[in-house]
Parts: sequence; structure tokens; C-alpha cells
Amino acid sequence: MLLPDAAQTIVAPASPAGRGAVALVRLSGPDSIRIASSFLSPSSVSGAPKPRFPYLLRAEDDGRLIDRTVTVFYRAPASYTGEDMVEISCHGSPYIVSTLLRLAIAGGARQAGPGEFTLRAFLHGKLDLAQAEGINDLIISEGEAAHRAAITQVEGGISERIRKMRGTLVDLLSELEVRLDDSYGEMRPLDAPSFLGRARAAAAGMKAMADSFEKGRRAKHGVRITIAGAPNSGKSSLLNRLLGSRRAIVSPIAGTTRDTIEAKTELGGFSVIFTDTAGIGTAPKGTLEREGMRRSLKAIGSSDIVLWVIDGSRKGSAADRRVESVLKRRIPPGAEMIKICNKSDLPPGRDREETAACQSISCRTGSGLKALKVRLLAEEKGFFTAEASSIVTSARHYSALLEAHRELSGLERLAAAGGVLPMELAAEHLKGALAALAAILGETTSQDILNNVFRNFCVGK
Ligand SMILES: Nc1nc2c(ncn2[C@@H]2O[C@H](COP(=O)(O)OP(=O)(O)OP(=O)(O)O)[C@@H](O)[C@H]2O)c(=O)[nH]1
Ligand SMILES: [Mg+2]
Repeated sequence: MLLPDAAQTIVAPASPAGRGAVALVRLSGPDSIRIASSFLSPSSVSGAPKPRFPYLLRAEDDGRLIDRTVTVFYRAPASYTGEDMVEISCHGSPYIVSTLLRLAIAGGARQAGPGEFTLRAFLHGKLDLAQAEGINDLIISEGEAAHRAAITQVEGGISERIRKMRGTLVDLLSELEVRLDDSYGEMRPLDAPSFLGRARAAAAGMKAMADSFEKGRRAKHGVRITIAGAPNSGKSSLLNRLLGSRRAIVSPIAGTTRDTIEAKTELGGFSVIFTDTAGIGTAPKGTLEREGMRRSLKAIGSSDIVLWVIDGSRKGSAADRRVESVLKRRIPPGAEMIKICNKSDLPPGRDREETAACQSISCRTGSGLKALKVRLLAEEKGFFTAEASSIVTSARHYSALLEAHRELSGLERLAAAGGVLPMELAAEHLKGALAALAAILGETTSQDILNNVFRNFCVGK
């Protein structure tokens, strides 16, 4: 998508394809009111409509009634895109929607590309790029955590923090620039310790914000929780209990689950992706078991949390020991492991010491499952604190923050080299950091990046 020509009027359905009670068709651009008026009646209303006021209008195709609509007109700049806009709510029939589109296109509009309405809003300064990206996150948010991160971003939470950081860097840069311009030596010399202290604090702020990306990823895409353990320990039974449905086959035959089984659900406001795995035995036999094992290991290697299930009614086995050594090697750094002792409804088969640190549950009776869920949630609770309200969920913001941080580390290294701070070089580092921050807000963003951002939007947004 090349940057669109804002002189053109665009049209698209803003509601999803398919049948629904209502659908919304929206137009944006200088001719939207004229184009909509060409098929809405009475045209006396749509000729000079009162903005942001709902009108009951007939949509007609060559005099034939297509639908009765509720239509709202907007006048630039008081609209989502900042342009003249028309939003037509009609019945959600695919036929009605496609007819309205055809009529709008016949009247001179062009079908909008993905995210083109929001792109126009961005180009007209209605929102910055971080806010625009937040809108897409908001649309796709499934759980409370993802929604919270997205709505904060749309409301300017990320942008505000970035602007504050930028303010600090601009102040620092100006302190250098006045001295660089001071050919008569009238300025007091730079207070280097104070200057570096403020640069260091700004760098720490950037690092902290970049570090929230890991949390942001979990909030946006879901926490990956893998259920692993020896065959027959009750992994699939646990998956079913956690989902509240019989998703996986459970049987007393060891080796029931051969493939990984993924299921997405919501747990206390967080999107969670559970993966049940094939049991890890002592020595996989045959190609199918080996492939099952490979998949189990892969799932373990990409988890945020691993639930290691043991059968508490039996003595520790060679398979358990193998699972333990596999988990030690495969669990990614930073991931949490929770050891779960299942089958607490049966007489215990293990020493107390072996199960002391375990979360005791019974998939048969359901005992201990609530406590397990509470523990899983505790891991994610950080999102619900106020300070975590503006977490970074975008890889683009993450890498820009790291870039800005790298520049400030460069400045720090100049200072660490001793002697007088070379002000020209220090200023270059500050300019580099400022450019990285400006890219987050979309102030210096290349067309490629804009295309990339808006390509992921749905048509009509
Ligand atoms: N008594 C009792 N039996 C259980 C419990 N949880 C699971 N089982 C039984 O243990 C057996 C194995 O359960 P699964 O959930 O299939 O175990 P798994 O770990 O997925 O086994 P594989 O897929 O073969 O590795 C089944 O007969 C279950 O009914 C429990 O809490 N108590
Ligand atoms: Mg299983």
C-alpha cells in the first residue's frame, strides 16, 4: 500500500463479513457526504446534514428500497479520521452491505485498504502511531490483560511516557548545544555529574519500559502453559479440568496422548494457551513415539510456565527421573515450573519430602484445582498494578526503546573514558536516542514501517 491519496473518498464495511443483526458501512473523504446522499433519501437531509446526529434514511438502488438505515454524518475535522465521514448502520445482510458498497463506489468512492481509516486519522494528527497501533490491539484483544494494555495505549499511556523521556533528552541536548554554540566561552561549563545522572535515569526508564515487553507479549498473545510429565500421571485429565471440557482423551493406558494438544482459554482475565504433551518415558520406541517426544520437548522449550505432573499414588519411577532431567535442560530461562502431585484421592505412594514442595491435586475429585489456578494467576498479577499500566506489547516499540537505550549507553561510555566529556559525540548519541523515540510516535517513521503497521489492520478500521 502506498500512502493513500487523501483527496479520494474511501468506503468499507466496518463490521465483520457475514450475517449479523446490524452492519456498519463507513465512508471517509471530501466527497463522502455527497456520495452517501446519492443513494440515501430524503436527499434534502443528506444534502446539508447536521453533524453527529442520527438520521433515519432510506437506502435506495435506482428507486428500489434496499434498507432503512440509521446514518450519522461527520464534518472534518470532528471525526475519527479527521475528514468528512458518513457511517451507515443497516441490517447485517451481506447483500445489503455489498449493495451499499457498490452504490458508494458507483458514486465515486474507492474501496478502503486495511487500516486505511486509522491511517488517515494518523496522517491528520488525530492520534500518534503508538495510539493507532493500540487500536488494532484493542480490536484483537481477547482477555482483560490484553484489553487493559491496548486501551492504555490508545488513550496515550505509552505516548505520554515516551514524550516525557523525550522531554528529558531534549533538555540534555540543549545543554550541550548552547555550549557548542558558545564561541565566546560565556557559558558556565557543563555540570557533568548532574548531566550524566539525568541521562542515566532516562536510560534506566527506557530499559524498564523495554523490559515490560515480555509481560506485554504474554498479555497480548497469551501465557503459554505446558503440561508435562511421565505417562499416565494425569496430564490430559489436568488439561480437561483446567478447560472444564473433555478436550483430550484420558485412559489408563500409558501413552494415550501421542501428539501435543493446544487449547486457548481465559483464566482470570488472562489469555492462556495450555499445551498437553505426550508422556516422557524412559526410552521412546518407534518413530511415532520419538516424534511425540520431540513435540513435547519443543512445547516445553517455548513455555512461560511448565506444569510438571507426577502420580502421587505411585512410587517415583525411572520415567519421573527422566522427566526431571529433561525439564532441567529444556525449560527456558525466566519460565516458571510448578510441580504438581496428582491423584491425591488415592493413598500416597511417595515420601513426604518428595511431595512437600508440590501442589497437591486430584483430577478425579477436583480437589486442589482452585488453588492451582490461583497460583497460576499470581504469576500474572503484575499486570493489574497501576505501574504496569503502560506495558510495551509491540515488538516495534521494544526495539526502538532498546535502540534509544543503546545510544545512551554509548554516551555513558564516553563519560567512562574519563577526561572532559566530548560534547559533539555526546550530542550525536542524544540525537540517535531522540530519533528512536520519535519513531515510536510515528514522527519520523518511514513509509515501509507505516505500511507494515497498517497492513495488519482489518479493512474498515
Ligand atoms: N484416582 C485418580 N485417577 C486419575 C486422576 N487423574 C487421572 N487419573 C487416571 O489416570 C489415568 C491416566 O490419566 P491421563 O489423564 O490419560 O494421563 P496422561 O498423563 O495424559 O497419560 P498419557 O497421555 O498416556 O501420558 C486415567 O485412567 C485417569 O482416569 C486422579 O486424580 N485420581
Ligand atoms: Mg495424555
